[in-house]
Amino acid sequence: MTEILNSQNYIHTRTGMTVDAFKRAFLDNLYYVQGKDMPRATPQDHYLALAYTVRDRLMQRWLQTFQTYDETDCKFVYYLSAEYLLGPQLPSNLLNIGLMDVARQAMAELGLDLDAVMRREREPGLGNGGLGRLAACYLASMATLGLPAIGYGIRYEFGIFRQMFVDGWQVERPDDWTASGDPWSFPRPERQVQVNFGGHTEKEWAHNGDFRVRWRPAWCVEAIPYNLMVPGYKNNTVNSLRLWSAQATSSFDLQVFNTGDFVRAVEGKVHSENITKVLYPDDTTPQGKLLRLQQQYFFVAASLTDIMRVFMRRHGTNWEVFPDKVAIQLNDTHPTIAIPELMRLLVDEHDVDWNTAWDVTRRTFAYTNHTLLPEALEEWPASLLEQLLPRHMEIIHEVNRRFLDEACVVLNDPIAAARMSIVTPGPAPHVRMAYLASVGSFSINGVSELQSNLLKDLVLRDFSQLWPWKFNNKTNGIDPRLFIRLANPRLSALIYDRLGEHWLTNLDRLRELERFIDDPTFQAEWREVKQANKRDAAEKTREGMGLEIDPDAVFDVMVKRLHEYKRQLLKAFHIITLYNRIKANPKAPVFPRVFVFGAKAAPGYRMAKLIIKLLNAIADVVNNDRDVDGRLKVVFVPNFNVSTAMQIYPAADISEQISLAGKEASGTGNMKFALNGAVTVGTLDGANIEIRDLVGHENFFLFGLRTEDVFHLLRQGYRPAMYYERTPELRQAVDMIAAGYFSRGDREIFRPLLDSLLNHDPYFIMADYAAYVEAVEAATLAYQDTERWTRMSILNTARTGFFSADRAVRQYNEGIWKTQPVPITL
Ligand code: 26Q
Repeated sequence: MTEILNSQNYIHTRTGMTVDAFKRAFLDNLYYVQGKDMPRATPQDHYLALAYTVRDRLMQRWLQTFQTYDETDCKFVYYLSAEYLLGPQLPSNLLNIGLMDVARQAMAELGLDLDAVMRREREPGLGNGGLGRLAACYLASMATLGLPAIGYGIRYEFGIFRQMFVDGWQVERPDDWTASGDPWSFPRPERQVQVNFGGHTEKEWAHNGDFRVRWRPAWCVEAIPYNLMVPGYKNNTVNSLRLWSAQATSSFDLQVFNTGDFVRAVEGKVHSENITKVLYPDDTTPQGKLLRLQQQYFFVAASLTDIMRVFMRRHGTNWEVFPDKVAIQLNDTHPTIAIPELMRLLVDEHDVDWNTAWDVTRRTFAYTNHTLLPEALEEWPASLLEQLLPRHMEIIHEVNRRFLDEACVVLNDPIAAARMSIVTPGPAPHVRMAYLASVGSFSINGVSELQSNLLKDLVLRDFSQLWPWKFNNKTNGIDPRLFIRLANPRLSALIYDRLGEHWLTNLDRLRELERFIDDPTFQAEWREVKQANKRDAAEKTREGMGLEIDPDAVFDVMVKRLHEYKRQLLKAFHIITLYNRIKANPKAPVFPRVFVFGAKAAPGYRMAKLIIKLLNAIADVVNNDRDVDGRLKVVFVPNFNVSTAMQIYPAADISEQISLAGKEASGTGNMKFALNGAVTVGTLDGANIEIRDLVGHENFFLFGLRTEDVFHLLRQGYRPAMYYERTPELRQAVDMIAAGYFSRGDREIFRPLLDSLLNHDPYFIMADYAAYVEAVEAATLAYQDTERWTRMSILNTARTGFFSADRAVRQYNEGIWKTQPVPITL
């Protein structure tokens, strides 16, 4: 065996790191895995052969990582998230293992273009937006810091839908991301776990006279784990992301089979495999959908079984040390059913007494909250929970009863205690998952300074008075390897040239760029990087959309999910205003601008889809008006995802972060823009506040109501129509939409939008309009002062190293998880 392993060919084909070895390995994989030779290989074959070649080279590190963790008996972080918006695996894996140049050269020698091969990859879009992407960035940073960590989630067969526009309307297509193969997943059917549902509970007396509860489930599903590699950046660590896929068991319906109703039983099989079929594309108003709850319990139950199996291998049933070996981070409330599930496992299955089990549970879980929007806080009807998870509902009632007793005594305020009930009162009780998560965790964190404060003082105020020590902030961060090094190779090369090697894993070092701020050569190179990125983007826009855009125009970019609170509409009013100024005086000098949008709307969110239609309609009019003469261009990039994001951020001059103050928990796109040298036009919301403080107030275009202004306006009675009456340019824009100017005379289609705006305007677009127009105009004017703008751009990059996910993860570890890095040596 060792002879085979050591023989030249074997080692070279699976692990060799030279160009020759890599080439040979690629051809070998193409031939023996894909069953193709070069003349017959399709581009998809090239992609797969390259993927296999890269994963072969990660394998030894992956196995070594787990062996080392095993040997050191270290504490593990388990990150539980219903979403991972991974993005392309091939470029990240190539970069992290240090083979990017080798692969490029090897492909070139075989007559292939590495970038073209990489573009074949269908990214696993197993998330909606910020929260899912954050989970992916954090896994990457945990591996880079050498932390023993495992991500757990769901292997959706269909990820976030693919977006197309038909006549300007969003149309969704299924995202069949595994259709042409998934080379990055390692299914582990031998590690499958059974997950139970439904049925009822029974009380029984154990032999020793103890009373205990048994859950008699009605049906079950097998959870099959699929492991993905999560390499750290050039440090030999390769952690795992374990995604669960549902598979029907031969005996899934525990009752029907016994009654002999075979066909109905097979219907059940179809149903159980549906559990991981599709990602819910709604991140605004989570409806209490049964299937969504099934997804949540499915992945949580499977993950906890897995976690306990590993724990018991070493520590048996010594549960008191569980929290010393296990930290479980809940990515929002989506995995919160893990709290009653751990209680159930300990109390019902392992005979631990309630108080001990509760103490273990509370010392294990930590909860991250990602939203302040009341409509986005998860609540499940108790009736639904009772039906799907009867034992869990009993445990939740018991947790609640004991908690309310405690709160009543400690706070000495029965009214406050009643407000904190996990289960809402009334005829149709609901379970508030944020309350359950808060009661069952030792740490509760928000994702920006502002949101953490609002969480403490508003949303979870009673809880923060009871347990002030639980509350903390962990401002979000982003993976710099993905969003700087891979997305922006030109900028990275310039930074390497001036700073040397170490900035990418120590992003605060970007500060050293300030030393070159007055250097005209550096300034010119900095500008040229941005210009080249903009030329690339213009090229892509021509190829992809048939639209000509001017790389010398200012690129003013807003990319993020479509939500009313994010206020894409405000941007629309600004564009209409500029258009009207040109129409009023076509000869007046106007600096050329390109407005870039990218946004998916939840398929059932009618207002959001109407806003997409409006933006496309405005684009149609503006882009084709002779008076405008190309000076304004509106580009709505379809299907915004990680791959398109990586092309857009590096080409942006202006970053639009214009949510209503108090609504955006943090934002992470804002960080990606700033690090790529874009200057922000933004409100005092989420992490914008921290960006502004870091880059300097003079390098940030601030506008709009502050959180406290919003509260004030609400108290005194907000009248949006007043702004319409008093602001002529705003009135003109509204009237044009109403008159059908952008809809070929159709006065009906945008009516719901304008009605809402004039009568309610829940996101204060009318109130912020004038200040917003002024702010973007100031930014655009500043852009025309090349010298000034270059400085602002450099300072945005140089001063935002704080937003590295490495920093964020380090803070999670120091403040919450308290694990030790484990270096991996080969
Ligand atoms: C819940 C239940 C049922 C169906 C769907 C959901 C659901 C799914 C996704 C609810 C919310 C989400 C996603 C939320 C999200 O992306 N929040 C964003 O998180 C980012 C990372 O912290 C922040 O930067 C953003 O400000 C926040 O909006």
